[in-house]
Order: sequence, then structure tokens, then C-alpha cells
Amino acid sequence: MSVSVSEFGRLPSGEAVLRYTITNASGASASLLNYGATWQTMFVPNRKDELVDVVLGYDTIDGYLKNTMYLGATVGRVANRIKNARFTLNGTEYKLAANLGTSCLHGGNVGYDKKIWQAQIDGDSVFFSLTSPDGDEGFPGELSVVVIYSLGEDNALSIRYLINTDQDTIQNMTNHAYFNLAGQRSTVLEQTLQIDADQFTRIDELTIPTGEIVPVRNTPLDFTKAKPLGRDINVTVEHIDTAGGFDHNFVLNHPKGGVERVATAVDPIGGVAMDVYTDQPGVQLFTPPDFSYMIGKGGEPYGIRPAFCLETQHFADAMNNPHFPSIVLRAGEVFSSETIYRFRVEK
Ligand code: FUC
Repeated sequence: MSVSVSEFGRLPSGEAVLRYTITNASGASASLLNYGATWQTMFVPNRKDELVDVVLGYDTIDGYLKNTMYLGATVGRVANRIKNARFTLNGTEYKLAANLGTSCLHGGNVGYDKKIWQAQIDGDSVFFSLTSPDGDEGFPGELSVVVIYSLGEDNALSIRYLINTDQDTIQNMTNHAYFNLAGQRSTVLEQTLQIDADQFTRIDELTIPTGEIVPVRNTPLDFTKAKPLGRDINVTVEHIDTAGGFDHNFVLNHPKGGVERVATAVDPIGGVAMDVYTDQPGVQLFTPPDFSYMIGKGGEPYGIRPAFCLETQHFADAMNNPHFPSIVLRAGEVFSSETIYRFRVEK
């Protein structure tokens, strides 16, 4: 196992953006940027033993500066939508930056995805830390965040979060990797997905939770048995059409609690499989319709149905739905969570 560091580019301010690459003994590797604590590459072997880069991204910092889709970024302080960009905590209403219509999306105008993080190599891991000031995008309390990426010899990338605050606040962070298990330029429609979730949180036409927790059974959101992503992606129920594809939070079954396998995706052609493990209660499945406007790695545009995201997190808009698991972090408490994306070859 080795960790190397190089300059990836410079911000308009002249500040250097650094790239950290962790490589294991078999040659699999993960690259991470201190800009947005971003997961930039993940090279893993396929059935022919070729190394395939299974996360979408850019070769230059310019791509990331123009990136409005959070490719590989660490998202915070609160992932996904907060309805009407406001919430109430301890009897006080907080107004947040509204950067998606009237909602606050992925932390506001300048979320953690657009910040330079402090980075440190520790053994086989890269630690990224960030201090988010009191009032950042409207959120109360100074939040201290550490995100730790580690690569195992078993081709598993672990992402750990350690978060604390000096005042009661809310937090719900995730990583926004876009996966394509076949590599950079094909559709993911044939790739199969299984999610261990018997329920999902219903959304409205603006992709905001209605508050209902609904069984997946007899709906296109039934991924309890593996099925190709393309099978039900064009249906007109559960706002799959208005969302442009899947953009839904699944309520994970978590039979044992703790960090456990919650989803598996497979590319039947190349054979790359990915198991997702987490202790989080939910996972947002997002399948963007069309990235052909986006020039990705290799200087070529991405296309139609280019990837899927499995963003492990608490449920969207939890503060405005008190029956959802709480995202409140109290002063002095430490929130700790882990998600692992483990890659293997299916014979
Ligand atoms: C996902 C989705 C959102 C949004 C964003 C870029 O998290 O849930 O709808 O489009 O990605």
C-alpha cells in the first residue's frame, strides 16, 4: 500500500489543489482531491483483469470548478433538499441559502464540495478536515468535520465521518460519487442493482419528501431483488418521470444495525461488482438522465444515463419531517459514521 501526493491544479486565487492517490498491493487505486474532499478516481480490475475507473469526474480542476453536479464531492452540511430552506431547532427558526428554487440543496450556495480542506496522510489513509463557521449558509454552530478515506487490500474504499459542533445544529453528510461499473463511457441501464430496503420516502413533483414512508413492493422502486437499472427507469409513477429517473431515498432494512451491506451493483458485461456497506439509515439512488453537456475524463462528453449514485445518508428534509431519524447534533456530541464501497469481480 502506498499514498502519493501531487499538484492537481490551481484555483483562480492561486491556491494549489492537491491530489492524493492510495494504491494497494494489487494495483487498485483511489485518488482524492483536497478541493471538496472529492473522490476523483477509483481504478479496479474487471473480469479481463483490466483496471477500470468506475467513478465519473474530471482530469482538471477547471472541470470541478464548473461542476454543478457534485461529482465525487463530499456534500455538507446537509445533503439533499431542505424544503423552503428553513428549519426550526430549539424553538428558533433558521433561514438557509435557497439555491434550488425555494429549497436548500446540498448545503447551499457554497457547500463543503466547493471548499479547500486540510489534508493529511496517515498510514494508508487520507484525512480531510474542515471547520464550517457558525452561520455558514445559515446553519447554526461551528461544525468541525473530519472525513477519512482508506483503501483496503480487498479493493474496498472506506469513508468515515467524524463531526462535532460547539452549538446544537443539524448535519447530514454524504459522498456524491457517480458510479459506472463499466468505466467512463457507456450507459448504466444494463447494470443491475439490489438494495436491501423494503420502504422508501415518497417524493413530490419537486423531488421533496411528502413525509410518507411507503413499501417498495409492487412499485418500480422495488430493488429488493437485483434488477437492471434500465428496467423501470422510464415509468411515470412515483415521480420517476418528473425527477428524470430515480432520485429517491430508500429506507434501509438494517437487520443487524451497525455497518452492514445494504446494496450491490453489478456490470454483467465487464464483471465489476460493488457492495455498499453503511451504518446510515438511508441511501439516495440518483440516476442522472443526460450528461452529454459535460466534458469528463479523457476530454470527451459523458452521455445518456451515464452513472448512478448511491448516497448513504439520513433521509432528505429530516428536520421538516419529525418522524424521520433525527439529524440534530448537540453541542459536545461526536457524530461518527462509515460507508464502504467494496469492489470485486463477479465470475
Ligand atoms: C442528488 C439528487 C438531487 C440533485 C443532485 C445533484 O443528490 O438527489 O436531485 O440533482 O444529486
